[in-house]
Amino acid sequence: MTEIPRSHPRYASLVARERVADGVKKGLTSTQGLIAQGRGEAFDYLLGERTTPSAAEAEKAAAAMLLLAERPALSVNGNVAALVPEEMVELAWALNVPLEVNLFHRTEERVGKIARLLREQGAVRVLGEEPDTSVPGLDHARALATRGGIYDADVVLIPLEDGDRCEALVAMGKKVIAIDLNPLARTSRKATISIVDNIVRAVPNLTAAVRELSQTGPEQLQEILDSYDNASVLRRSVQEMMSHLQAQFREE
Ligand code: PTJ
Repeated sequence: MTEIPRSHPRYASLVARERVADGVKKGLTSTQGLIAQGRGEAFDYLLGERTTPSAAEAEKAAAAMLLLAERPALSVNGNVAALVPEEMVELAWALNVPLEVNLFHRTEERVGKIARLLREQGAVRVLGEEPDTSVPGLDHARALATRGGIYDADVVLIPLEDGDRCEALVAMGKKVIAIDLNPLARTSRKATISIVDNIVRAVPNLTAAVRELSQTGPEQLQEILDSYDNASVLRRSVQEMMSHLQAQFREE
């Protein structure tokens, strides 16, 4: 990977870009994943490359939802595997839940490489290599699912996902937590909880929130969810982008 000097003002963003490029070279990430990362970067730039107050609220609510869930599952694609493999495994450990590899541009080779990487990082339950069912209403490879994983889950975390599968999972009666820097994406608009934050910040924040709330009783967790309003969080994320941009012009 290209050496990025720590002093570079956009160090984190450049490192993430290198990781996705490296993911493509290693056969973990699709070439389309580079384009997706570019789109994410643009939205992150508008946000000011920080976890905004609305994203922090969504992350706390997501942690409460995952802790209250009976059978949660975490979905992993090629971009997620390139950017946060260790962090996803840590989240899976904190919740004691399975990770399931699910790819839009599916090849068995890439599924196998991602599953291996997650196991190397310490994951115990990695699904997706032998899907035994499919999500109704989807006619592409992303429909493939595993019983005991995403198919039976009541809450699913879907980072960097396309809108179709998000909608199809919601149609199955599942609660869906999305991580997507684009608040206008269909995924963000259809998810139960939409985390508008970069996955490299969102997953560690989520794990920290899970740990922080792990001793909290179910009634209090439910209170966090009852007071959560996803439409308002999405509106605020757009406002946060606009105020960040306006602040840039005021500084000049
Ligand atoms: O590995 P595969 O085959 O499953 O393919 C994965 C990609 C991401 C290529 C595929 O799901 C895809 O094409 O996704 P989209 O439709 O481009 O959507 C990805 C969404 O993730 C976009 O709305 C981006 O803004 C957002 N995004 C990209 N990078 C990040 C991000 N959100 C959070 N953190 C990021 N680093």
